[in-house]
Amino acid sequence: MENSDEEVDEDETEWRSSFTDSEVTASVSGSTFSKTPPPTPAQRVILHLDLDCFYAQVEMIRNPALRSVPLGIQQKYIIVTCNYVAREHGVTKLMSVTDAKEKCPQLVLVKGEDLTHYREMSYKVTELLMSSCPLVERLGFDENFVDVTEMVEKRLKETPESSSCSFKGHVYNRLSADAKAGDHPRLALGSHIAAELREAINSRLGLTGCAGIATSKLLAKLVSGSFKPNQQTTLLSEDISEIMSSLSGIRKVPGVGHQTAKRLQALGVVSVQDLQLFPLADLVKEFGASSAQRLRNLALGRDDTPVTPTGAPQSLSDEDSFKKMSSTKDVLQKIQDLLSSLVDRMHKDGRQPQTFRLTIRRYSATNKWFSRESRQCPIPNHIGHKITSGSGDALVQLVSMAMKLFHKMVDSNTAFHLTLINVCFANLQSRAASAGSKGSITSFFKQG
Ligand code: TTP
Ligand code: MG
Repeated sequence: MENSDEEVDEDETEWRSSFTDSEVTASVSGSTFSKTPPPTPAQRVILHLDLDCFYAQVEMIRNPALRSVPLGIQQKYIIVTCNYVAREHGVTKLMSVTDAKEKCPQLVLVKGEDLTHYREMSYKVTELLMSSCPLVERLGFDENFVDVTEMVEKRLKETPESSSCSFKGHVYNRLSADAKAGDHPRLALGSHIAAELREAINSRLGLTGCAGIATSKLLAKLVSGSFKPNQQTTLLSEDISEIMSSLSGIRKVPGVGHQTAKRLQALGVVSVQDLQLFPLADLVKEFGASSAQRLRNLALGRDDTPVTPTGAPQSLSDEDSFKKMSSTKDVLQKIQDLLSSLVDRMHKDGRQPQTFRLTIRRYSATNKWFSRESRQCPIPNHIGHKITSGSGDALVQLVSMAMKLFHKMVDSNTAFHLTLINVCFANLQSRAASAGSKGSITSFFKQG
């Protein structure tokens, strides 16, 4: 989802930093087995689950007639995703609507700018996974990491015969019948757990997806898309260097972002192999010791970062973008609409927001993507309380706060041209810190 900061809900962007900036730490999620030593990093079992053509699947659930037709989800002039029927006709993600229609004239388009249903389904998936295993980390809307190391250890202990089970699904770079599960009992069990979780997601929510099974987040993510859609793949440790060298460039390594890739390129580092072999001392000069080591490790397929349970988001926001908004009256109407649904979401969440933030984007022919401006202000306690208690007149007061912030940024006496408005509640505080209060993670997940 790298290309579409614009479309991604702000609450969902944190995964990028979680992958990109995390320091390499020796980390095994706390084991409760007191007698046996905790599993070593090489014995971890991490799953990466990625739903198939996510927005399209949600629309096909809402309208089953769409299942059998080529379907594209449109945001502005771009097909952000399409179902697999459309993919058979040559339509791809992020194709322009014009190109997609050329490839497949019978393509059915559904607008995908309102993220409400995708967000709701996204949290249902995370909640379902969390009901089997607490260590779930969200990555965008349709991906989750699950650390199933403890589940695997438990099965190994309770049913030792399970160590000789075969692999479920594919094994990267081998015919799975040839892969000796006995040599990799943990990964083999992980492949069974992955199949069970995919089955649960399918039977309870009607969604299909792919899974990768490996010893780290990096490797699980890399391997999960090997066979699509609705399939899963396990990566054995002896194939780590194979999968790393199969990548077409450093940008394909999760955790190497656009900026990092540019800086590496300036050093002449283009391929994963270049990064593996580049003198560490020179990398350190460019990136500093810890980032340099992290990059080197990523290139070698090494990643010890833990699966960090995501929990409820730190802010709730909603936004809309448009070609042109240039009257205060339209701004007021848009802010009212956005705030009305956001206040409803905030009420269901149960936490009390302390801060309100308004963001706008002005039209700019040259710098389309990075021209957001924000102003924020504290939310007085009595208004915050009205939001959490569901009192209707909170909306009126919030709209007036928002308009004050708007006038701080925009002089409405002169012409203006906005292309986006975002409203956001931040600094969310649980009213009662007690477990099971409305503001708990589970209540957040239940709101859908
Ligand atoms: P992806 O997981 O990249 O794609 P996908 O789930 O649609 O398809 P696949 O079967 O290949 O996994 O993205 C998840 C959703 O995010 C996707 O359904 C639409 C949305 N999205 C954007 O909004 N902007 C983007 O640039 C991309 C790539 C996706
Ligand atoms: Mg997906």
